[in-house]
Amino acid sequence: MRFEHDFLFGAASAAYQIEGAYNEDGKGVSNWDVFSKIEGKTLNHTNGDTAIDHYHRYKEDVRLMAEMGLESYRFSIAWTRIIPGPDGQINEKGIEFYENLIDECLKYGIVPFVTLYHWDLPQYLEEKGGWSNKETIDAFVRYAGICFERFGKKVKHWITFNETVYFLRFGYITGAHPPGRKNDQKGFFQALHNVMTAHAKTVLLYKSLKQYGEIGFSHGFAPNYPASSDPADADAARHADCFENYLHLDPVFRGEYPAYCLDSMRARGVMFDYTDDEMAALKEASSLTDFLGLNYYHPNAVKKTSDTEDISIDYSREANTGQKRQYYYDGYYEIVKPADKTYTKWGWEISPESLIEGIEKINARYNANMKIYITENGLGDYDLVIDGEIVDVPRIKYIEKHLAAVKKGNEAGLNIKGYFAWSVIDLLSWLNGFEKQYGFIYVDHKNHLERKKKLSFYWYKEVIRTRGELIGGETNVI
Ligand code: BGP
Repeated sequence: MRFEHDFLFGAASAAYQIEGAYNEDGKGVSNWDVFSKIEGKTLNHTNGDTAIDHYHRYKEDVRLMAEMGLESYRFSIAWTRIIPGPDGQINEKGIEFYENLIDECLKYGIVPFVTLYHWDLPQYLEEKGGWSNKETIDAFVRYAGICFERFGKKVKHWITFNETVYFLRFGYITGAHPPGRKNDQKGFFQALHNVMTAHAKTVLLYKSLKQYGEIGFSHGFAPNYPASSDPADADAARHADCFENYLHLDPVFRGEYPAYCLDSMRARGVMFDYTDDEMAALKEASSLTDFLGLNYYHPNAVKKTSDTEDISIDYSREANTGQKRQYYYDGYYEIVKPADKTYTKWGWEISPESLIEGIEKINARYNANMKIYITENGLGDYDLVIDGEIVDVPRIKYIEKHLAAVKKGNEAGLNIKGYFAWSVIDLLSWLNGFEKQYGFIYVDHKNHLERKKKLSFYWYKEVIRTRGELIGGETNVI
């Protein structure tokens, strides 16, 4: 069986991780431009100043995507290229770059799938409190409106935010992302509500413009399951799902927050401030958000902590990248690594089935057959190079298994409309530098960032050409 004709085979990237040219053509300074230079925050002082120089090489990169047969390219816009500074002036050079990129995609029939916010906030806003300051809501909606106005004729698929769950927890709780605050729970929940309000107001604005495209939200989706049959672990999994999944999805699809989380925030004195107008926007937008994007890499096995346990929260980079076992920041549970599971080299459990089970749980909660795009999924690896060829068989196997699960899910009635592999090309990992690779295209950092096709490039090309006919079957594509 083939995938349906309207299923998009895609791949993804994000501006900070790929573009470089961090101070060219009028671009303003982002929070990541500043944060990545702080000693100890990133692996081996890596940063996005040059990244993989996509800003200058986008034509070559898009040509390679076209050669692979890619149907859709998910990329993000750097807010700081569009509105560089506090005076709010629009930077025409920044607009021009994205116009060119969009046109280059369309030239080959590649559908642009655009993320408005993939974590690089203008630094001037960060300095005024970033997402914990309500002024950022209006600033974002204005920026989004400019993008709709300038690119909306050609871009018909929009994602407001990428993974609130990670950039906010890392930003306000573990300190691994900007603004680098540790255990600022009040700031965290306030920032979360402000981002959700910005999402809602952006959806309402988009719908009012009648551009006849779709707009959704990408969630960093790690379904939680109990590490044992102990009911305490089942309780831990429920708690984890509430705070890590439903707290981020209920506001988007129900226009409200889970009562369980609100009660807990109030009990801890960390409840956020909100207005009736904001809650009304959330409600109104909840029925207008067109799709759910899921970034799926792994599930989490969780174990309830006992009262006698000494819970010290690990703020190291490794704990934040999932390499180590870790306690949740409120001490309620621990993420463990059962010995009978398989893991990536970075300790992420490989489980395509959990994606489908997770989607079924989401559908049950929202009482809908949600329109879903897998907006990220892929394998971070140290790729094997033999005689100059990048033989990334584990990546092929990983993606093949996940595509097979998606296919099976759709055959059973799910409504998954596309799959975006992370990532289209090797790029900068926020906390893992250039060592953790995900791409179909290799970038040679020792040789002027030269691009080279990996084995997975040819494999994905064949998958797309045959619309996944062999995926999930007995015969391998390679
Ligand atoms: C997601 C982000 C991506 C990307 C990916 C892989 O959370 O949206 O931007 O970084 O994870 O993460 P990592 O590079 O840490 O392996």
